[in-house]
Amino acid sequence: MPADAPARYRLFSWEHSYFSGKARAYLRYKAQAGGLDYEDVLATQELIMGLLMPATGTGAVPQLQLPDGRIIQDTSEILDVVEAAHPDPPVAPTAAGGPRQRLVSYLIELLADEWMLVYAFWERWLGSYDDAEPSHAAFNEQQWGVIFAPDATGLERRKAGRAFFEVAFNIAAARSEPRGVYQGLVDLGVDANTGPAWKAGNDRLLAALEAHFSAHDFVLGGLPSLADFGLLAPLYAHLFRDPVASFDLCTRFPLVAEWVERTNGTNALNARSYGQQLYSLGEGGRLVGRPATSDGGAWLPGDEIPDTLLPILAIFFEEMWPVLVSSMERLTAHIASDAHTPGGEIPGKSFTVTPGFDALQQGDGVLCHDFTVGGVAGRRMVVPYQVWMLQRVATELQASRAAPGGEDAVTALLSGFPRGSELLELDALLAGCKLRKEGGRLFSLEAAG
Ligand SMILES: N[C@@H](CCC(=O)N[C@@H](CS)C(=O)NCC(=O)O)C(=O)O
Repeated sequence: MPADAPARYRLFSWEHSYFSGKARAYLRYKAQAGGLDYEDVLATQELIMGLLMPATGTGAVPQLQLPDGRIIQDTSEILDVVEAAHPDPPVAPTAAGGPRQRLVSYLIELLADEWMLVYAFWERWLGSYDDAEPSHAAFNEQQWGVIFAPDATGLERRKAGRAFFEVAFNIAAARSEPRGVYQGLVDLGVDANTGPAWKAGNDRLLAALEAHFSAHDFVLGGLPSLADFGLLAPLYAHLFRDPVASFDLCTRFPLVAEWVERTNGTNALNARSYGQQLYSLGEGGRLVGRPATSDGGAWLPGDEIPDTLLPILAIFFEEMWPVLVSSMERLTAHIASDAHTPGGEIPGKSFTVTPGFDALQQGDGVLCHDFTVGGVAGRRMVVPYQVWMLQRVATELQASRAAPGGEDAVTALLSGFPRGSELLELDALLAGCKLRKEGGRLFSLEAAG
């Protein structure tokens, strides 16, 4: 163990980062239940370049330093590693105890991580144009500035954020000459045609969540799960904190906004959260407590998937699944081609093309494909990281199907969605595009034999 290894976990993150919200809320939940101890560390540019990048090969946040000094990048891996070390309270039912609930948790994590990302990302950056109306450019400059000038005064921090936006994103001319995040939106399939369809898709999802949260406080009932922490990625930093999107969320979907506070575990007194008690007055004015959240403060019994979750799963199968199938096909073709050496690197980023892979992920590149969103056609990059996430789904799917009664329960659930039964063929779809993740980088598998 290095001499300066921390005695506890350290989460290196930004308050305004998509994936940081997921990891932080998860760790807060575990810590609040007494499961572990962690420190929130602002991931300044100095720490990213000097500590995180050398450790994992990526500056992406969040990253978690374990008590033994190792550093893990990627929220899914962070959750897996921490769950293995601190299983109580669990954040997903076991395959034996809740085969459908467990599978659904992983599917919603994938939807939230990698499909809702597009719209949340778009909201932030459309609202940050100089001429956006309304604009949250000043707020966004301020929240970014601290990474680059953590000790500076407020105005200097804001200037540092603005300077970064100019250099990295060409923000003053981003409509005509997109760079950085603005080019990333183009690469993810957002253009004048598809933009309104992405927004309509997001509204559909939020409406479905609003209906669900009118009956249950969390995705699986009265306690949070992996699905809630996953959903917090788009819903916290981008849709709840960024002011333009936040106005829309809080005014049109107040139950979702309330769930954000509840799942984040802060400022949630009225929202009622895990670990909280509501009190009545008993005999002699004595306070008599009860769990504050719905469903008796527990996940729904009997592996129940409430009807209000079905529209959310329908969005996964109607919108994201066709893109995932095409992504597996394109990646399989690339890995089998002469352009790739088995065991070689595969692009690993989610928000933008991975530097060095532009020719593959843009234009006519083999890792660029046609897709539709809300029936509108567009073109976007293949994100191989999604295939890596599907490998996790495949492992869980196998376990759920192998559980007593699991095969029938899972098959019946999936057959209720368009193309839902195709998920049962996931192993075959993944056969030619298996990936290995090392730190923040992805590689294909070495040739067998
Ligand atoms: N899939 C990863 C993604 C992490 C990620 O993309 N983080 C963003 C901020 S939310 C980032 O740091 N992007 C900059 C980069 O990739 O260098 C996770 O689950 O943690």
